[in-house]
Amino acid sequence: MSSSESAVPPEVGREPNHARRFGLTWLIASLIATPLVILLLGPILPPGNGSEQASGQVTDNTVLLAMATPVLLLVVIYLIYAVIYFRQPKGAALEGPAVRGDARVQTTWIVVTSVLVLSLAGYGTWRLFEGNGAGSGSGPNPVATPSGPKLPVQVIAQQWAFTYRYPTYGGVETPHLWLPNNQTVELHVTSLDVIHDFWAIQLGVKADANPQVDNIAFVKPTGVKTFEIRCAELCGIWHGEMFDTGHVVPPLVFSRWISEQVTKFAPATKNLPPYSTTYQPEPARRGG
Ligand SMILES: [Cu+2]
Repeated sequence: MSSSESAVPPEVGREPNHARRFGLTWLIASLIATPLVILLLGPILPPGNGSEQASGQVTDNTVLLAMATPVLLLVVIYLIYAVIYFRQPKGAALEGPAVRGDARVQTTWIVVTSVLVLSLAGYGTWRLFEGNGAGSGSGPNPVATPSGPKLPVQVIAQQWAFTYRYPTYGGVETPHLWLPNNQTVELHVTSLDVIHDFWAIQLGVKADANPQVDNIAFVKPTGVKTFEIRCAELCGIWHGEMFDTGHVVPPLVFSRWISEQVTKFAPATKNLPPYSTTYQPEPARRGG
């Protein structure tokens, strides 16, 4: 049996100032990593710059990531620091005194987390009312709407395809989505059967398609391009087949295309129910 002093680790009594050392490490890491994240990751964040709304989402994602970076570093660096410096010394059976609470740490924790969360809530609210409207589904009465003229386009989800009605063009219903570039579009998303979700990925648009609900989302495409459309809500056996390619085209091309659709689908348009923001589900139409 060894003598009693062997139970006392030699380090006791000359502990470094852990708070200062850890705090400095975290501060330097944050000052280096945060600008790198903004400059290197920001530009490649989804959903890209396909529309004003998509670009806005990239900006917001960058802000979130920049604010999350110091928080992530705090957790990771503390974990590593603790593993290195707060290990039980070899051969020692002693632990430090139990920590019951620390008013300074607790107050800092509550204040910092509250400031982070509340400032992000404020930022989100300010961004929502900045004037572009949201690319996400905002229900039948969105609190924030873009000013100026808007082209209404209805997105009708059904097992297992999206169709599109253009109420300002005689209510014609088309199997594909074409949009004019640089024009604000008011999407009215609804469903004829089960719950779907309209996701126009590169345009930053995602809106639930619920039967009997007129879910409005806004998009102003910025650039001629094609974009992916997917259903983002498991909606039955052929859910995975529910995708298409959409087109953003110059306004003149759009005018020509929509005139062609009006002519081509005139016989079908005659038999459609009148344009409405929602439709009665008709399960019998598709055999259940
Ligand atoms: Cu679906």
